Amino acid sequence: MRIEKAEVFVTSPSRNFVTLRITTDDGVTGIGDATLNGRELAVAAYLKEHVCQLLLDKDPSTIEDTWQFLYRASYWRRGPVTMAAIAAVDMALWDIKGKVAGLPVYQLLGGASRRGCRAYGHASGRDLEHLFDSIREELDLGYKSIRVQTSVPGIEKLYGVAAQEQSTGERYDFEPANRGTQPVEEDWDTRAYLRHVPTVFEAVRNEFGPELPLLHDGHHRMTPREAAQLGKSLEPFDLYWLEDCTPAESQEALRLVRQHTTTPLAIGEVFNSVYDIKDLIQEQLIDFVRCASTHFGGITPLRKVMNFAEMYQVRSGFHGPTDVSPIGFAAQLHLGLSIHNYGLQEYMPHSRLTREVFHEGLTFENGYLHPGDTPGLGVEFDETAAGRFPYDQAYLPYNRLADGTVHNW
Ligand code: GCO
Ligand code: MG
Repeated sequence: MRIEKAEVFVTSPSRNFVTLRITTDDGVTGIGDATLNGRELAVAAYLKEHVCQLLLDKDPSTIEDTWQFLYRASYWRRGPVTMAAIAAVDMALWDIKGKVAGLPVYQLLGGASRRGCRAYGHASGRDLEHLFDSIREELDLGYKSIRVQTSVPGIEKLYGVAAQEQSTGERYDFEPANRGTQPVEEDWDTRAYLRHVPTVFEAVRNEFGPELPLLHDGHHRMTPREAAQLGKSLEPFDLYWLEDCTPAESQEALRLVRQHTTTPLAIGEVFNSVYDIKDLIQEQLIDFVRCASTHFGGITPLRKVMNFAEMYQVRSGFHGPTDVSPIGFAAQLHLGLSIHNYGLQEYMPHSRLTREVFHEGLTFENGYLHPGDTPGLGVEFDETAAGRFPYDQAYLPYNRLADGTVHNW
C-alpha cells in the first residue's frame, strides 16, 4: 500500500481546526489533527508547503519510521508548529492502520486497560452562588471530578471564567480565544489571586463535601515561590491536581514548588517533546502529564512518554480543551484507554457545528469516555460540511499588570 494523497483542510465550524487527510492507493483514508490555537495557518502551511509532498508514495504502515523521518530529516527539531504537523501525520497513519486491520486504535496499542476513561468537567463562576450552580450542572451531566475556576475581586477579566459569563452568563464558542485581528487584553494581580482562591476552595469543600475530586488551573501565572504558597494554602482542601502553577520552560522551577507542598501537580499542555518533561517525570516533580497528542507529535511519542512515566508513578491527565479537534481528542482517548498509568481526561464537549464537520464515535456515560469500536480512530471528517466554515481569525487573550507590564497569560 502507498500514500497517494495528503490534503490539508482549515475549517471553522465554531472555532478554527486544521485537519490532515491521507489517502492510500487502495482508497483507505486516515485523518489527523494539526490545530494550534491562534497560529493555525502556520501549521497548515508547514504541512502543505513542506510535508505533504514528502509523504507521497510512502508506505503508510511505517508509523515509527515516518515519525522519525519527519522529526530528524527536517533538521529543525521540536517546536509547536513542527510537532503539531508531525502529530497530524502520526494520527492519520494510526487511523489507516486501524482501518486496514479492522480494529480500533486502542486495540493496536495493547487493548483496553479499563472500561472507560474518567473525565473532568469545568465549573466557573463570578461569585460563589454562580460557581456552586455551575458545579451542580457539571455533576448533573455525570462528571465525577470538577475543575474549579473563579473570578477574583480586583481582576476584571480572568482565564477560565468564560468572557461573557463574567457579565451575561453565556459561554462563547471560541473561548478562551476571541475572533478578531488583535488579542483581547486581560488583567492580572497575583496577590489578589493568592488571597482569594483558598477561600473559594474552602467554600466549595464545605458545600460539596470531602469526596469530590477538585482541580484548579493556575495557567502559568505564578513564580515558583508563589506557586508553592498556593499549593500549601490549598492542602487542607485536598485537590486532585493543581495545574500549570508556574511556567514550565524551566523544569527546575518545579523543585522549589515540590519541596514546599504536597498538593498534586499537573503540567505539560504547552510541551511538544519528551525533552520538555523528562526531568519533571524522572525527579517525580509532577503527578500528571498534561500533554496533548496534537501538540506533542501524536500518539507515538505520547505513548513513549507515558510508558516512561509509568516507572515513576506519574499518570496521564491529557489536555482536552475544544481547541484539540475531535480527531486529536479521539487519539488520546485510545491511548488513555490502553495505558496502565491513566489518571484523568479533560473533557469539553465540542459544539454542535463542530460535530457536523467531525462525526465523533466517542461516548460519554456516567462520567466515563470511550472512543468506540469503529476501526481506526473512530472519527469521520465531512469535507462538504467543513467547506461551509472558512477560517476565521482568532487570538488567545494576553495579560497586563496594573502598571501595564505584559504578564503570562
Ligand atoms: C486547559 C487550558 C486551555 C488553554 C487553551 C489554549 O487547561 O484546558 O489551559 O484552556 O488555555 O487550550 O489554547
Ligand atoms: Mg490548562
